[in-house]
Amino acid sequence: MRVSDEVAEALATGRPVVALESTIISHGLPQPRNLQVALELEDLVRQAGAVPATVAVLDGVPRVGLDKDGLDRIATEPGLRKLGFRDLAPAAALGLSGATTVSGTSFLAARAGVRVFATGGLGGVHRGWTTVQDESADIDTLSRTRITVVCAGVKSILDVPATLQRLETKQVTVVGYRTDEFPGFYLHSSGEPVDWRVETPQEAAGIMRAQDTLGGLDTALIVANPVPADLQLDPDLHDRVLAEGLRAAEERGVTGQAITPFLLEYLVEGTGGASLEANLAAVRGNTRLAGEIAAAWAAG
Ligand code: PSU
Ligand code: MN
Repeated sequence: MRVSDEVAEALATGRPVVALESTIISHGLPQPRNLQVALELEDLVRQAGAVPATVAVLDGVPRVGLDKDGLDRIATEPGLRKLGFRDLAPAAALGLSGATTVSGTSFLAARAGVRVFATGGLGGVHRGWTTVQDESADIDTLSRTRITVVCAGVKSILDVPATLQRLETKQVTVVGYRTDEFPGFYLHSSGEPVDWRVETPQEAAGIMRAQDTLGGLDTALIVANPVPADLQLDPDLHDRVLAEGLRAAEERGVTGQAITPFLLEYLVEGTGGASLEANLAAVRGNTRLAGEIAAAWAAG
């Protein structure tokens, strides 16, 4: 694993660092907007006084902290793989390049000593789980990785209540940021309740310290930060286009790793780009908050 000089120095001197994932760039957002977003997210982390560490695997080397050239490759290289934790060893051994999901990113970031991570929406239990047992590896990784993930909940293309149940079973702590309702990714709220609520980055950092003091399982902390209501996707449009997308995926036999990128892209098309704006608003908010939590953590 190669940790960039800037990230290594920040970690060694106790400065705040925020990990960013690369699958959202390679598979979650359309080109050429994705490269702009990758750069913008790094900038937002810096504005919050933290050092960005985008995570990916390049030519078989897991990287924590990418330079401009690395970000460029993630955004533009054709045929880039999508790497969860289980894919890291084959990619490394075979010298391949790939973008890391929440699962792959959490693992590598935690190994490097990065404690805070920002993304859009987590993976989880897919709709139709009773016929196709598709549950994102994000959940299992977060149940055994000591990292704080700031996200706008789980992707609304999923079975949200089932995903929340799985997070409960797997002992993953979930707190709402200034909300009692679990966010709905593109939507301000999923309509599901969340048991814990924090009001400040300091409170989130306090929970992280309590996790360490208590010991026990190395589980994650999910800080669920809703997209602002005025920037959310219109809920009716969301429901209509998502229903269409789910039907299209079934008709075309899209399954496995391809289903999430397929549905996200379908929503972008079907909403005339409105879902992209809501997704970006969510990721931006999460990235800013992650910077603040990392700063509060580093200060403690
Ligand atoms: N958040 C976004 N867009 C994305 C993702 C998250 O706003 O594309 C990615 C993350 O990398 C997450 C992955 O880990 O989607 C989930 O994929 P799957 O359902 O195949 O596990
Ligand atoms: Mn899956």
